[in-house]
Amino acid sequence: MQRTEDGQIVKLADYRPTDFVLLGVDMTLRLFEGHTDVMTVLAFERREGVAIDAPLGLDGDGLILDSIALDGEILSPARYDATPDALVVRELPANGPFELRLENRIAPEENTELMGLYRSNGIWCTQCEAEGFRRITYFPDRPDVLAPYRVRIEAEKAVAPVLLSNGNPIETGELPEGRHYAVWDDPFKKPSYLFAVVAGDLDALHDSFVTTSGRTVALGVYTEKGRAPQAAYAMDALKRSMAWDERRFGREYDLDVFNVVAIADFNMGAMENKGLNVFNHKYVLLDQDLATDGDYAGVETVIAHEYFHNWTGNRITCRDWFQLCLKEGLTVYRDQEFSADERERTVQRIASVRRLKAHQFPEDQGPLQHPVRPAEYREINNFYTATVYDKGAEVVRMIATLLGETDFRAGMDLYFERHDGDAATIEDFIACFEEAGGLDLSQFSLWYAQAGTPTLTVTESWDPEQRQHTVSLRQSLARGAAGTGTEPMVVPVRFGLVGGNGEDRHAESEVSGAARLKGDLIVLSGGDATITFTGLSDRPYLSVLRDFSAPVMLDHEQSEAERLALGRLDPNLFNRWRALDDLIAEGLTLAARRPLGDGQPALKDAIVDALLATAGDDEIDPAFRAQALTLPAETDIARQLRDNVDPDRVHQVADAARAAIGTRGLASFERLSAERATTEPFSPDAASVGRRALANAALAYRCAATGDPAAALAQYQAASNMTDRLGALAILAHRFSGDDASRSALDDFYRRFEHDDLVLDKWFALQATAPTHDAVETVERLANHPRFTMRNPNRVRTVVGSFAAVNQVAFHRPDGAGYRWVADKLAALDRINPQIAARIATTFRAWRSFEPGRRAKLKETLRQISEIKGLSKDLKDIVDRSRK
Ligand code: 0A1
Ligand code: ZN
Repeated sequence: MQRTEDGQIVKLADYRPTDFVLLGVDMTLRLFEGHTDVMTVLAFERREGVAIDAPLGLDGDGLILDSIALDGEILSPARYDATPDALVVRELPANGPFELRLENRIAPEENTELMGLYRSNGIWCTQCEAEGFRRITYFPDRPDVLAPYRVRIEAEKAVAPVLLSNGNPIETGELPEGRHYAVWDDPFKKPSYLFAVVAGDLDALHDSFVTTSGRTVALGVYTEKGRAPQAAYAMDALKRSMAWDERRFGREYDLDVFNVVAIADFNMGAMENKGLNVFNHKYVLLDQDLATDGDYAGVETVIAHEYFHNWTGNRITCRDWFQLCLKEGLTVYRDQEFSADERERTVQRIASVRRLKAHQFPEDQGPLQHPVRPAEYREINNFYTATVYDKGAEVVRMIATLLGETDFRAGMDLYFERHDGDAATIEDFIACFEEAGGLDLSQFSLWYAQAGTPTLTVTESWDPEQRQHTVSLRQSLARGAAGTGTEPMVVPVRFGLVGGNGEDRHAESEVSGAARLKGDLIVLSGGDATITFTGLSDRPYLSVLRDFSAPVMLDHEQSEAERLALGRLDPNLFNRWRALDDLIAEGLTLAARRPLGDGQPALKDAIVDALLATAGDDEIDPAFRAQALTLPAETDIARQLRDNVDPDRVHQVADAARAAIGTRGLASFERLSAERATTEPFSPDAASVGRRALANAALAYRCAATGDPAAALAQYQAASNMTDRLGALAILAHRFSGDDASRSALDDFYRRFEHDDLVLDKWFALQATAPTHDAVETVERLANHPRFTMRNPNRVRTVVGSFAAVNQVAFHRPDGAGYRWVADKLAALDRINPQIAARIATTFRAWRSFEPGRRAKLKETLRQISEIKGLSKDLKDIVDRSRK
């Protein structure tokens, strides 16, 4: 079904509750080859005070109503209007409950959008967030309509021996003609977006978990035939998540069963349906020989995220879609804390901040900007963004920072206690922390309403006579595309005064202006403030915004020498990383502004030496050293350049820096890439992961220095795990793209792993992201490869998506061929899966920041996309907003 209408703007200010209260849902789905018959019985009651003649309006999306009955009587057509998008019923009982019985037929086999009920490799499955349920049945499809559900599924037993839905299984039985049925009962009231059904010939891994109060929960991870053993790590991660949520937040699981299903065709990462999480199989399946360390981390995080939604999202859900960050920001915060506790906190924080800067900052500084809680939308699917998720998590993190551990936990406890069973708002959430912490968070709440990344400017001055250090802070926020306010917000700035011995100094302090000091926290609440530290013996190094305590751009005038010192001494490890990372980012940004071939090195020797000292220091955690060696993303450099960006130039500069670092540290990189024990048995624990990350980073620098693929080829051939094999292959495919060594390794990889779609995705992705101009021809070839299909979102994302989002050199090829190719694919994809098309199209949003040639071509391509006949609402929304 293609929806071509422009769509209404939905506004937060227009929210009002429904006229009718839904009391219960009883559904039967009869699955057949080619069609599914849906029968839905809805019990309603008119809400108190609602006019007697108020009609009942239900949502639909592409539905055809077959029959409708009210309290057992077939309704006359005069009593209702049914269109594909809506069902309106009139003259309903004035008081007391009534029952509507609806029947319709749908075709999951033809559902290529993967919203509602669809089939993936023969398996029936559903995706209902945000508005997929209305593609299954007419329904008040909004998150503030909560009800208990009873679901009966019928199917041919040989085709679908497994029949799953939300809640607890209460009945199964045989039917004539080789069919059977199962009935599921979900006693917890839920909104329709958490509904799920799965049916098919699935294998499963079973286990159990005993909760703190001693209840045994049956756990199942369902996979396609033969792949259940690959779900072992997901099961382990699930049990660890369940235990962690009890320990850290006092949250116990509630139903008797918890099931996870791995599906090959899925629009997003996974979905938290009550008691029946449905996953993109990429985030469940791991074969020890076929998965990288990154794959393991991905499975762990997504399993945890979806499980944590059981309390933050399901038991307490969102009143409306404007409150999306209420569940997503909070749940990302929770999964980040889980990873920090399970792995290494600083390394996890670095990774989260890197992601925030790579995805959220550009979104917040471009035409698709929106506040963490948007005030309006045309297409809600386009608001599952880095801003809602990652900045949303940063806002929760700031609340935790402001309140401190004990009060934050008390606020969470209050939230769970007070709002269990509710469809809540951000105001409800905030009120709990105001009460628990005894503070007023009204100004803080501007973080939810004002879009854009604030700049925090820090200046310092040392007075040797008075032995005092003065620190001035100023915040500013520019008005961007969202047009929201620019008032000063509450910015928690964690800091330390570091002495030459690498210890934090204690000092007397005095605050003037809009800030207060609370331990190691400066809480800036107005435009500016000054803090004077007295009684210091000598000038300290100011370490500021420790752990990235607020999602701001830091403009801290600090000498190179001071930053190098902090890079060595700062007891806050996150800031030790950032001191160097900022120096490198600034060096690369400045170099990218200079004309090509000016003879100056991209990075000064002192900076390279500091990086090499960290990289070569065996006393430091290898994972941290690997993070230090990871240069800022080229897109991040481009964002910092702001305008007239030439992606070729940015790439040349980054590449020159890699070669310079590699050459200066060659001996060390040879040691680090060679000494790792390739013979040690594979283990996905954090320490082993760190060692592999460091060795692979070292190998990349080594090859950058020598220009010789031999070391990478040797590692590729000798690798005993996928992380090492893929690490080497990435170097061959990117640095030596087109060389014999690269070609033969890619061919070898294809032959070895073509049987596994998830590994094959890596083969596609590596080639699509090779930073050379001829990658445009490569992706054209890949899109014609027999294993390419527009029907599988993972495959599309690895070829078209990663080309457009990651391959800055080829996508932005000066002749515009990259833009044309992506636009072409989007036109075709939009007819199949508009949600994925819209997401990929966001890569055009930064058009204004490029040099005039590319800018004009990007602008023209956006115009061409906007003129595609029958453009979906999803894609049109992104294109229209990007062009503004
Ligand atoms: N709630 C899920 C993400 C999700 C959102 C939308 C979807 O379809 C449009 C699917 C999944 C999560 O946060 O994991
Ligand atoms: Zn989520």
